Amino acid sequence: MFSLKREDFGPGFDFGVAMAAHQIEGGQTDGRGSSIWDSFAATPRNTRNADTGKVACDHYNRWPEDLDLIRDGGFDGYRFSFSWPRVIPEGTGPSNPKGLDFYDRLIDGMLERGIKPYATLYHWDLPSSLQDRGGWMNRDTTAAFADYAALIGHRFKDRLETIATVNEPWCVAFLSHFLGIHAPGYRDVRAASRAMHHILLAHGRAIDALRAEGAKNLGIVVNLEKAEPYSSSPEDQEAAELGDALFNQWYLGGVCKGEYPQSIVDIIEDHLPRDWQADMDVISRPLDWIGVNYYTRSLYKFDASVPVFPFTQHRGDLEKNDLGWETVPEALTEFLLRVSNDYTNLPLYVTENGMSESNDAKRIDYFDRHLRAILDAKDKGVDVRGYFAWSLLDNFEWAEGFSSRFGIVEMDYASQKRTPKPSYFAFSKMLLGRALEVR
Ligand code: IFM
Repeated sequence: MFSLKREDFGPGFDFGVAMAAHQIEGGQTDGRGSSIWDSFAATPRNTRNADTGKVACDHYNRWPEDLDLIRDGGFDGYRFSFSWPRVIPEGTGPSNPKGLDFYDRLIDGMLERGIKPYATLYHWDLPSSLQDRGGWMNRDTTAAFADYAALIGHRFKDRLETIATVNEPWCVAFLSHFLGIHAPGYRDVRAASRAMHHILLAHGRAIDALRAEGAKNLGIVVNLEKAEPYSSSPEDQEAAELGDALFNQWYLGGVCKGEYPQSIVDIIEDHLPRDWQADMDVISRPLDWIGVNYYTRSLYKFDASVPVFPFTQHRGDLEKNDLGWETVPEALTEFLLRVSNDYTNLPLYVTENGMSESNDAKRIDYFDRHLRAILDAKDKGVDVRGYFAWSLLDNFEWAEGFSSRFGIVEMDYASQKRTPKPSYFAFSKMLLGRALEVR
C-alpha cells in the first residue's frame, strides 16, 4: 500500500490514469486510416516479437469496462489521446463520422461516470498519407495538424477538462528520426532537426487553432529525463549538459521562452528549416499548463568518435525496471522545481509516471516514492495540480511490444480479460480511503 493519503496533496489535486490511442484501441475498422505505427510495426524487426497494435486492448469496443475500472478505482481523470487517422483517415480532408462518434461515446462515458477527460491530440500515430509526404520533416504537416486541432476543438471543447497538443515531442522527433527506434524509424540528422522544429511549430499552430475555436485549458506534455555525467571528468560533465540541452531544454526552452539552447543550434543549424527563427513566436504561444512525463535518468559519457552529438548513454547501478530504466524519484522533484523556477509559473501536471515491471510490489514502491517526490516539490512551492499513473492497462509498449507491462491492471491479451493488480488497489485505497473488494 502507499504511505500517503489523498489529503496530503490538498484540495483540487487530480489523480488519474493515462493511456494512448494506438497502444490500446485496436479497432482498425469503421473507416480508421493507416498510421505510421501500423506500417512500422508490420515491418520485420521493428517491434519485439513482431507485436502490433492491431487489436491491443480492444479499447475501441471495451471502453465501458475500462472507464468502470477508472471510476471504481477512485480516479478523477482519464488522460487519453485522439487517434488522428481515426478522425481524419488521410490526415487532411474529410473526417470520419464513425471515428468522431467513437470519441463522443468515450467522452460522454467519462462524464457520465464523473471522470474528467484530459485529452491529447497527438500521441504518435501520424496518418500514413502525411508520412508519404514527409511527415514531421515537412512543414505542411504543421498546417494539417492545426486543421485537425480545430476540428477536435470545435466538436469536443465543451466536454474536455484540458487539451494537450503533443505528447513527448522528444520521442516524436529524436527517438523516431535520429535514433530510429520509433516510427517512422529514420536515422538521419536532417530528418531529426526538421522534426525537432516542426513538432513544436505544429504545437504552436494547434494552440492558435484551438483558441480560435474557443477551446480552453491548453497545454503540452514534455518528457524530461535527468542527464547526469558518467564520471566526474569535465568531458563527461559537458556531455551531460549537451544531453540535457538535447532532451530537455530544446522543448522546454522552445515552448516556454521561444528559445532553443545555443549548444544544440550550433550543432544542427545547417539541418534546421530555413528561417526557423521566425517561427519561435508561434512555438511559444501562451499556454495554460505544462505536463511533465517523468520516468528515469541517463548517464552521459563523452566519446569523440560519435558524430554529431559526441557522447554515449549509459545506465548506472540504481534499482531498475525490467527495461533497465533506473528509479530516481528525487529527479522528479528537481524537474518540477526547475520547470517552475527557470521556465514558467504555469500550473504543472505530472502527466505520466510508472514502471514496466512484472513484480507489482516494486511498482507500488515506485509510485509511492514518486508521489512523495511530488509532495516535496509542492512543499517547496511548486504548483502541481495532478498526477497520472502510466498506465491503467498493460498495453502495446511501442517497439517493446506487449512483453513490457506498465499497467496497474493486468491484460490477458488472448481473452481480453482485465485483472486489477495490487497497485490498482493501492491507488484505490489511497483515493477512496477504503479497501476495494478484490474482484
Ligand atoms: O508507453 C509510453 C507512452 O506512450 C509515452 N510515455 C512513456 C510510456 C512508457 O514508455
